[in-house]
Amino acid sequence: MAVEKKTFCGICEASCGLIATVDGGTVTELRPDPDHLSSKGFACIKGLSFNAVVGDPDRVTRPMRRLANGEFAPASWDEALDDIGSRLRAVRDLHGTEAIGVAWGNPVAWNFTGSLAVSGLASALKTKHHYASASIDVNNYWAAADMTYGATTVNVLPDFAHTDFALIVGANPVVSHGSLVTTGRIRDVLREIPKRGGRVVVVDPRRTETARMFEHVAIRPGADAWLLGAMLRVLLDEGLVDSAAIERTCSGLDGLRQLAAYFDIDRAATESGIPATAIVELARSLAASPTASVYGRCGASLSRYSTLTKFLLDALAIVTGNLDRRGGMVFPFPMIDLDGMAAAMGLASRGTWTTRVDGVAEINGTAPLACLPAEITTPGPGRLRALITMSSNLVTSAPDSAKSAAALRELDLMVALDPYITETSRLADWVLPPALWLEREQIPIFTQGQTTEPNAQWVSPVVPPRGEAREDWWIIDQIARRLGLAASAAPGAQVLAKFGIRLSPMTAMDLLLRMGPHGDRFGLRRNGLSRKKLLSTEGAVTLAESCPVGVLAEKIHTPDGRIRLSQPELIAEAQRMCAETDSADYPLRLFTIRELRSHNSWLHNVPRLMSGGRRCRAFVHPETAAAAAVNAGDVTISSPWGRIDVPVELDDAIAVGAVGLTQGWGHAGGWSVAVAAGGASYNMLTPSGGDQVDRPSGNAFFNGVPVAIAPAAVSLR
Ligand SMILES: Nc1nc2c(c(=O)[nH]1)N[C@H]1C(S)=C(S)[C@@H](COP(=O)(O)OP(=O)(O)OC[C@H]3O[C@@H](n4cnc5c(=O)[nH]c(N)nc54)[C@H](O)[C@@H]3O)O[C@H]1N2
Ligand SMILES: Nc1nc2c(c(=O)[nH]1)N[C@H]1C(S)=C(S)[C@@H](COP(=O)(O)OP(=O)(O)OC[C@H]3O[C@@H](n4cnc5c(=O)[nH]c(N)nc54)[C@H](O)[C@@H]3O)O[C@H]1N2
Ligand code: SF4
Ligand SMILES: [Mo]
Repeated sequence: MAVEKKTFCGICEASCGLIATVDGGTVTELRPDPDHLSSKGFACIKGLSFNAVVGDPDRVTRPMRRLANGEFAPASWDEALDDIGSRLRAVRDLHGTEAIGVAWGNPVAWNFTGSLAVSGLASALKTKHHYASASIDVNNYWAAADMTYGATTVNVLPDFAHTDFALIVGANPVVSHGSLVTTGRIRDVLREIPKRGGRVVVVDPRRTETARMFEHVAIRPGADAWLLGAMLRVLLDEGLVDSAAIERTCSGLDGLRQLAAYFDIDRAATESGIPATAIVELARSLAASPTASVYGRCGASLSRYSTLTKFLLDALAIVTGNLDRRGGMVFPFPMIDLDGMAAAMGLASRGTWTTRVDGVAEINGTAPLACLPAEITTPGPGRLRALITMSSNLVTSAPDSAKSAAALRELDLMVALDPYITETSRLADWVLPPALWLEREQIPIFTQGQTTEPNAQWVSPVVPPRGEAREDWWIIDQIARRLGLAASAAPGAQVLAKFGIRLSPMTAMDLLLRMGPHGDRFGLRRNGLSRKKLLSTEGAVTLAESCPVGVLAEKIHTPDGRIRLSQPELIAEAQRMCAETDSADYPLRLFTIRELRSHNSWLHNVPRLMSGGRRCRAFVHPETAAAAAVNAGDVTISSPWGRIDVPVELDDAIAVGAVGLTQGWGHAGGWSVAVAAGGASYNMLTPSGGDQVDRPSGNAFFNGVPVAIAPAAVSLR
C-alpha cells in the first residue's frame, strides 16, 4: 500500500519541503509540500525528478573494481574494503598518513553524517590533503569574513523580505534558487521589493532570468571589484556614509580610505564597461535608500579577485549602516550553531598552514582543489599518493580538467564514493556506492545556518538504500577502521576508538543540537529540540519569524570586537589588480552559465531533465561574433590554458566582449544519457595552480578568464 512521507530536497540550497509517495519500498512520486514553512508549496523539476536518480539503471549499486582494461567489475563490500585497507596501510607504512587525502564535493552540504565522517577522517589522518568544493565555490566568503569579522564562519544574509534596495552582483536566484542565503520562494520575495517602492539592481554580464525581472547593469566578467571599489570611493569621497554606525562598530576607516583610493572612477568605468555616471548614481542611490542589502554570489565569487570583491560587497553595507539592520544584512539564527561553535573552538581557521607545493593558505582546514594536481605530481615528502573522493566530480568541476584527470591517474590508489561512474570516478581503483538523500537520515545541515526563516527539520530515510549502497559515513568509517582510526575530529575520539567506543554521526549531531541554543538540554528545557523529537515531527519547526537584529556584538570575533575595515592584504590585491593588463591574444572574457535543469556537473543522466535536446552551449553577442567572424554553429574557444569546440548561439542578452558558457558538461564514464549528450568541460579552459587563484582564499578562477573565439576547425595561433 502506498504511504506518504514528508522530507526535504537535498539538491540545492533552497532545501524545499517535499512529500514522497512510497510504494513497496520505492519512491513513486515526489511533490511539493504546501505546508513547508519556507518553500510553501514550491519545488523545481530537479527535486521532483529525483526518484529517477534513485532508480537510475546506470546507478552504481555494488562496489566496483577497475580492471586493467579500464572496465569495472562488481565485488563484495569485504573484498573492496579489505583491498582498500591493505593498500592504504602500504601507503601509510612507506610515506605516512600525510600521503593520504580526501576530496569532497557539493552534495556534502546535505549529508551531515557523511560530512562529519569525511572531515573526521582527514583530521585523524593529520593530512594537509583535505580538498573541498568550497575552494571552487565559496572560500572567498570565508576569507573575507575572517578578515572583516574575525572568523571564517560568519555569513551575513541579505534580508530581501524587508529591504528597500537589493544590489545583486553575479547571482541568478531565479534559476539557482539562492546561494549562501536560503529564502523560500526567493523569486516572489524579490518581486515584492519594487512593489513596495524599492529597487532591485542586478549586475551581470548576461541579461539573466533574474535581471529581466528587475534593473540590469551589464558588466564585463571579472570586473566586479572595480565597480564595487569605485562605488565605495564615491561614498567615502562624498561623505555618504553612516558615521555613527562606523564609529560604533568598526576600526580602521583610514585603511578603508587607502583601499578605496586605488579605484579611479574612470578606470573602473573602462574595466567594468559601466559608465562612470551610472557607477556614481548607483552608489548615491544605495546610500540614500532607507535600507539596502548588498549580495553577491558565484559571478562575484569565482573571479580572480574574489576575496577583495566580497570584502567590498560587505564594506558597502557596513559603511551605509546596513549591517545588522532589518532590511539590510542580518546574522543567521540556526537550528544548530555549528558556525559559532567552530569559531569558539578555533576550528574556523585560515592560514594556520599552507599547501606544500604552492604555499596557498588553508581555510577551515582545507586546501584548494586548484592545488590538487601539483600535489600529486610534484615529488617530495608529503606528496599525495592515495585519495578518497566523496561526492566530487572534480575532473569537470575543478579548474583545469585535463591536468586534474592526468594527475589522478598517477595516484597509487584512488577510491571514489559516487552513485555514478563519472569522468572522475572512472579513474578510481574502486567506486563505492553511496545511499542518496532519500535513502538516509537528513538535516539541512548547511542551509539551516543561512536561512532567513529560521527553522529546524530532521527526517528519517524515505526508503532504504538501493542494492548494496551504503551511507557515505558508514563507508568512510569502515575505511578508517582498517587504518585503526576513528573518522572523527572530536577531541578524544581516537583514544576512545582504541577501546572500541565510537560515536555515530547521528548521536554526535544530536548532542550538539541538545546542548545548543534551541536544544532540550537533556530535559532541562521543556520545549527544546532533540533528534527524537524532530524525527517524530512531520515537516519543519519554526524557530523565529525572521533573523534577529541588534546582535552584532555577539557575532564579531575580532579581539577588540570591532569590524575591521583596514585590510593590508586586500590593498596588495588591489595593487595586483591595477597592474593587470588585457591580453591581445585573448581579448574576450569567459563567464559561467548555470542552467535550471542541471545541477553543477550531475543530473544530466535523468531523461526527463534532458528532454528537448539539451546540450552544452556558448553564447555571444552578435557584435562579438561579427568581430571574430563567427556565425551560429560550432566555435573554438581558446584560453591560455586550453581549448574546446562547442556550439555557439548569438544572443543580445550577453554583454559585448563576453562569452557565456554552460558549466558541467562533457561527460565520460558509465552515465550513458549524460555521455550521449556530448559537449565539453568549461574547465578545460580554466587554470589550476596557486598563482592563478584568488590569493587570499585559494578560490578558483572561473569567471573573467581571457579567451578568444574562432570558427571551429580554424587554428587560432
Ligand atoms: N567553470 C565553472 N566551474 C564550476 C562552477 C562554475 O560556476 N563555473 N561552479 C562551481 C561550484 S559553485 C560548485 S558547488 C562545484 C560543484 O562541483 P562538485 O563538487 O564536483 O559537485 P557536483 O558537480 O554537484 O557533483 C557531485 C558528484 O557527487 C555525486 N553524488 C551525488 N549525491 C551523492 C551522495 O549522496 N553521495 C556521494 N558519495 N556522491 C553523490 C554525483 O554523482 C556527482 O558525481 O562546481 C564548481 N565548478
Ligand atoms: N538550477 C540550478 N540551480 C543551482 C545550481 C545549478 O547548477 N543549477 N547550482 C547550485 C550551486 S552549487 C550554487 S553555488 C548556486 C549558485 O547560485 P548563483 O550564484 O545565484 O547562480 P549562478 O547561476 O552561478 O549565478 C551567477 C551569475 O553571475 C553571472 N556572472 C558570471 N561571471 C560574472 C562576473 O564576473 N561578474 C558578475 N557580476 N556576474 C557574473 C552569471 O551570468 C550568473 O548569472 O546555485 C545552486 N543552484
Ligand atoms: S529548488 Fe533546489 S531544493 Fe528546491 S526542489 Fe529544486 S533542486 Fe530541490
Ligand atoms: Mo556551488
